[in-house]
Amino acid sequence: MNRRRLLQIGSLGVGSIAITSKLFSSAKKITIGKKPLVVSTWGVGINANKAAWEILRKNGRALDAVEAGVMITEAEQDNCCVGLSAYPDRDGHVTLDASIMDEQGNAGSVAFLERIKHPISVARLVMEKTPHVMLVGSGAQQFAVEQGFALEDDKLSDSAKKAYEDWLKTSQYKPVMNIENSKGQNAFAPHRFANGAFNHDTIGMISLDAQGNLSGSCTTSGLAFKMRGRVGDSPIIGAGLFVDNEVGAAVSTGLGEEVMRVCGSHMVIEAMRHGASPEDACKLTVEKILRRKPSIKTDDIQVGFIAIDKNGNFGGYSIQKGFNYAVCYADDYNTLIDAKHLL
Ligand code: SD4
Repeated sequence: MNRRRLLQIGSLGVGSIAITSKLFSSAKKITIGKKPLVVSTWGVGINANKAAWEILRKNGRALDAVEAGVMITEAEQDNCCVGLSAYPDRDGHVTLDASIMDEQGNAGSVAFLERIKHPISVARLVMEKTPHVMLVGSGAQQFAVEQGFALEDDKLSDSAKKAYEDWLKTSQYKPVMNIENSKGQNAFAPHRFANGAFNHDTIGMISLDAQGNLSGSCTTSGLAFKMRGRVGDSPIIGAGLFVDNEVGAAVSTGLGEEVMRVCGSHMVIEAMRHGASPEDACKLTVEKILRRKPSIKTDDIQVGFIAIDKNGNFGGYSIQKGFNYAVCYADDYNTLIDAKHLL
């Protein structure tokens, strides 16, 4: 599919993609990528990929890989944005969101979950042990405890406590762009490790296993210092994560409100279904976000997507510079790639 046609699709939106699909199917060309494959967001994805790869290299299931992979990030002791060490909401409590999808289109998610170390595993049990897709708040916590998860202390990590106390000095509530390019106080405040590296945001992970099956996961503490009760895109199936075993898998990071407003990950999958490559599908979706709200340019808002297709091709795209993703498809290939960006 040529670039002009992709832009035409992008300007039409998802509904119109379906209408125009027949026009483009003849242009669809199949390129063979990598299998097994795991791709995840940000630099934290490198370590998470390692755990996922241990499963994939033994011909394990993509679903097991994407759960085990992001559990590494959830357990980190000094992570601003994932798991119980992350930055709290504006009332000083860490609240977590997570989602998971398997190759059969089954989905599970939790939102506004407190005091549970591995929300991704609770999301998986929502998928596998309940007739529901999503549990939230105290109900999600009650379910987790019933399933044997420990109720951890409601206590901030040292780095989160310090960041929260700093934030309380101004209590500025302004979700702006994440990571390296941030200037001053930032709702996506990055945390710098002693070695100088920045810790990054939400981890989203998508994988294709040796059997050709796809799965995905996403886990986050959401926006730092968010309003109490705020839930982002990460646990919303179709927004933060979507998997269709006939097509591909996609996951997002960045300002969830903008992702939710366009059902971002679902849009990425539908664009791929109608012939777009993973990278082009991610690009079309960030273009859609920007078209809907051009002020994002000056607001410094970041959104990024990563996607893989059924054939093991992968790609990513973001609004702003600074988004990267980790790609692993061999014992000796686990590499961070800078995403192309619109602005
Ligand atoms: C949210 N999308 O809660 C998440 C946050 C995130 O990179 O991904 N940050 O809106």
